[in-house]
Amino acid sequence: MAVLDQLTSQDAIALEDKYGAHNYHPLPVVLNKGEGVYVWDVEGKKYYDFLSAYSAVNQGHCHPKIVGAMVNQANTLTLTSRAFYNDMLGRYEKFATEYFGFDKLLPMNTGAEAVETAIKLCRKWAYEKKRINENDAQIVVCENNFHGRTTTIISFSNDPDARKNFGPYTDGFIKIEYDNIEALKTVLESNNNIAGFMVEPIQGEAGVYVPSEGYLTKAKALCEAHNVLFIADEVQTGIARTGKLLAVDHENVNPDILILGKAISGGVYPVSAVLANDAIMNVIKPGQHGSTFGGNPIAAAVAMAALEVVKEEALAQNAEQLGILFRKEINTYIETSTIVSLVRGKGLLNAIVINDTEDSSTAWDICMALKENGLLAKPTHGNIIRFAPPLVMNEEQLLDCVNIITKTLKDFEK
Ligand code: IF1
Repeated sequence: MAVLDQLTSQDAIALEDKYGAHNYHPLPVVLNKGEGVYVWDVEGKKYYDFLSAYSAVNQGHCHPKIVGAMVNQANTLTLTSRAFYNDMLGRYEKFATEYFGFDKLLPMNTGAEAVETAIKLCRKWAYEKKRINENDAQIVVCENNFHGRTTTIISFSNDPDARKNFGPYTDGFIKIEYDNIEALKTVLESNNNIAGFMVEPIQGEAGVYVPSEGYLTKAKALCEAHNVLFIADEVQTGIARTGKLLAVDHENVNPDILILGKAISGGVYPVSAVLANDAIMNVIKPGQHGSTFGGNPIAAAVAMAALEVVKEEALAQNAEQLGILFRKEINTYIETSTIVSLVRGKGLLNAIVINDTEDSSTAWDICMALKENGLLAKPTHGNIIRFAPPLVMNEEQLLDCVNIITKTLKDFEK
């Protein structure tokens, strides 16, 4: 069979099983087309995408403006490396720093690379500005975090699947309970070697845990009081996903270091970025950090288009309004449900908790049934199902999805 012949779903799954590493357990659906809030499988079945590639496709699949920017630049100049200048990077850096309100941007490609960059930047600032003794810097992180899958990042994960047999691990991280401001206060008061506090404004992979109102404000204030950098990982919560441009905007908190990825490119191309002001970013000198593709002309063109779409189409406002409607409708269902105990989230980053044991297959079975009913979603940990549609969804489509979800859940009622 020539590999490019029309594949059945079964063929495609078999190819991946035989020739691909088994580092994922995907839902058994094989997609070959995406447009806006919809995706299609190779048999032509249409689905609502309720995962948005883990919030990378906030602007909708194959957004014409973003794809157009990519195609245009791809036909002009794709990559120069940073050995030379190009006419796109400076324009993008100016655009994005003004867009988010920082002095400088360090361009990378994946979210994990941006997280690693933020860690290196924070440590270097600690040694050269805060005068912590070299190699003594500690960065505070939260239990149940997800910041990516590099060896350093999984070193401070407490997810056994993410960590086991990947040691030896990187030192220099202290874990505290998420949404526990006293825990942060205690560690900052008892340790003079703290360089930074890195946090997800909403813990996505852990199961869409929204912290208490004021947590981010208090955490930033504590960091300021102790000369510790507040690092916001907005790879998943950023770019309008939670109903504001950034999740920290719900509390008007300005991070010292901002980490972006995923939807900064609309899911069209790997783009990530670290933003900070000069007092922090200028500790990085030539030759001290970089990447072959970081800040390439296509990434620059795509990111500018993707960020323009967010404002032109008022995606944050739409996410805010549709999120309120979604949680209202699901809460109405929950009043008479035996299978769903709660819905939580902000904007269009939401999750439902299934009333079953952690190790049950109920959440998975529900996602398989949702697939049959034309909606794609996937469980996070155990019995939690994340719902994160593209932010270009309209009210009619959202209510149609609510009907699919509640109809499907009713089939699992005990
Ligand atoms: C997978 C979910 C997981 C992230 C935050 C950094 C990164 C991510 C807050 C790294 C990436 C992705 C990775 C992907 C599934 C998805 C994910 F939370 F979004 F659902 F795993 F937790 N910071 N999240 O969420 O960005 O290097 O992937 O570009 O690894 O399975 P990346």
